[in-house]
Amino acid sequence: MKTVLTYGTFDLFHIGHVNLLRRAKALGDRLIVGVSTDEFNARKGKSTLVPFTHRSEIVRSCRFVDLVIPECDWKQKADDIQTYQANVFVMGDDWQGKFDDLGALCEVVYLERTKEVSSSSLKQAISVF
Ligand code: C2G
Repeated sequence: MKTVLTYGTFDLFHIGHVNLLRRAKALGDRLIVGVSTDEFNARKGKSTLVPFTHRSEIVRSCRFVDLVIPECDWKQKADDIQTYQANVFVMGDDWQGKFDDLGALCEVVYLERTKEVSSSSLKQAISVF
């Protein structure tokens, strides 16, 4: 069983998230997604519109996702890789190079980010709608 692990906020779930999750799942048999809690996002300096309980349930409903776990801290990734025996760690390439240290534990893959869509651009569009 090849396990893939990724993390994100997934605010205003959009096609960029779907594209990432679909390609991440295609790299293995099981995809585990760490969804950032509201408290962790506050520490990331990232404001979200959709609360963690909804964001995690929305991600869980995605057919590419097998398990959702809370992401509470920057430092939990290595532990999660061990806990879930992850073989591949995936992030969009806006994080290119940032998690190369995890290469000591598993394969690290950065996937091309979907252009022209982001949670912040959606918020902007909604605000002027
Ligand atoms: N993403 C993408 N294309 C977009 C937007 C996002 O491929 N147009 C990817 C990001 O690269 C990331 C995932 O979708 O891999 C989730 O994106 P965010 O919800 O913005 O996650 P972020 O706030 O970057 O949190 O510890 C890692 C952090 O939790 C990542």
